[in-house]
Amino acid sequence: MQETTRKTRRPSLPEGRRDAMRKLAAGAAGALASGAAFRADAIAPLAVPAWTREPGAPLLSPAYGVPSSFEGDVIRRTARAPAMPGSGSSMTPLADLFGTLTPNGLVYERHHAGVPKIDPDQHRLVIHGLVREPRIFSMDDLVRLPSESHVYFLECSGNTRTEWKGPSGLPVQLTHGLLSCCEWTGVRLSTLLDEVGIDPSAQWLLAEGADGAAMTRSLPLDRIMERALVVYAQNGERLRAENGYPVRLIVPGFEGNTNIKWLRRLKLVREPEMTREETSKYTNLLPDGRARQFVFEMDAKSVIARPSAGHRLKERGYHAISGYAWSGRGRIRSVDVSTDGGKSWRAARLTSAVHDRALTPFEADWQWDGGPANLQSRATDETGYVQPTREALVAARGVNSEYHYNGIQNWRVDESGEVRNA
Ligand SMILES: Nc1nc2c(c(=O)[nH]1)N[C@H]1C(S)=C(S)[C@@H](COP(=O)(O)O)O[C@H]1N2
Ligand SMILES: [Mo]
Repeated sequence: MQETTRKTRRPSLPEGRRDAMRKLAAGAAGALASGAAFRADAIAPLAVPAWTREPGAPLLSPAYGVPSSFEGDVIRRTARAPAMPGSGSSMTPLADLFGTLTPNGLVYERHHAGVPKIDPDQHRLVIHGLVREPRIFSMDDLVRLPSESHVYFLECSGNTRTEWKGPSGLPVQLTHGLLSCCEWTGVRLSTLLDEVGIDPSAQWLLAEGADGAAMTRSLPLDRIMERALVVYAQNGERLRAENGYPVRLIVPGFEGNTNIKWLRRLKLVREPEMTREETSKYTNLLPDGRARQFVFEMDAKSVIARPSAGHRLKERGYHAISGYAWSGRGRIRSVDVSTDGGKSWRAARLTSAVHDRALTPFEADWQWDGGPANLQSRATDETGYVQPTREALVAARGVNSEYHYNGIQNWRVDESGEVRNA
């Protein structure tokens, strides 16, 4: 695992932050470790390394770019071996990412029957049921229609299920990594439905995938019409095979499962179809034996990614605490950070443009005094909903649910600087 120690090289900071840092540095016992580097006379000329003395690798090596060979640890990982070949999930390395977007090669994967190899020229999407004129769309038909691009997170409803019964000890990639955020490009669902003309009696939409699982979910039309997209591109290029190539449904803010990949069929119906994925699976069992069904929106949630479990603070003094907040109900309004296990809170900075239903990176300044600390973050969304503590969540829902865990996450720092999920 990487360490979060600050290097002596320091990025230039915006004025506001520089002031904040100066105040912090002045007030704290241990000033910034690299303060001495400001003395010009102490700086020796830099050595000229081998890579500065000769030309580098030629163009097109490789023709489709890949990350630096020094970044080989930044990969998707699985928490456990899949039950069947092709099923299972891989998780996004949140502690090694920056900003809002997840690079395509690191978007988490959840497959119920593997990744189908679909020829886009042969693929078809049918829209039928309660419509004036059923239609079959080829990929060319879809790409010719008016398009839009939007940044939305995608979170599996099983994300962070490891923490229902208490701290799991796992690192953030394996607790919160069923989470990604992409700019999605495609056609509005409403544009497609205008093409076929829907009957007013249609209240729900059944979406079906072309994979071996033929995943099917029923969706309430009035709640998805405004935002749902039928997309063929993510982060500027065609969908990756594992994320639904050549076409998938994006239902912003809804649990990952409803975002049907490899989309082949949309059927307009009066009532939900009660498929396997909304009866036996993807329901949430309460302590009294009743189950919550059709829990679609992902509740507001946040997590600190740096520092987090598996990291080690090498020096006292300044450390930025950074992470992500998101809500299935709209924009993030604010994020609070605590370093004393939730006794006191202060506001974090939101460090990117705040998009509707997107990952919103946050950051807070922290001077580590070398003592034990408990780092936590708490998101509030634009509806005023505040991310609950684990205790409050368990009091309301019990521990029978597998899905929709959004409790406040604690990372414990001990005197050695070791960070743990405890
Ligand atoms: N056709 C189909 N769609 C699917 C799935 C699947 O297995 N088959 N998995 C679902 C689940 S459970 C999730 S969390 C998301 C994962 O999307 P991703 O793999 O692009 O991250 O896709 C959903 N759509
Ligand atoms: Mo999922």
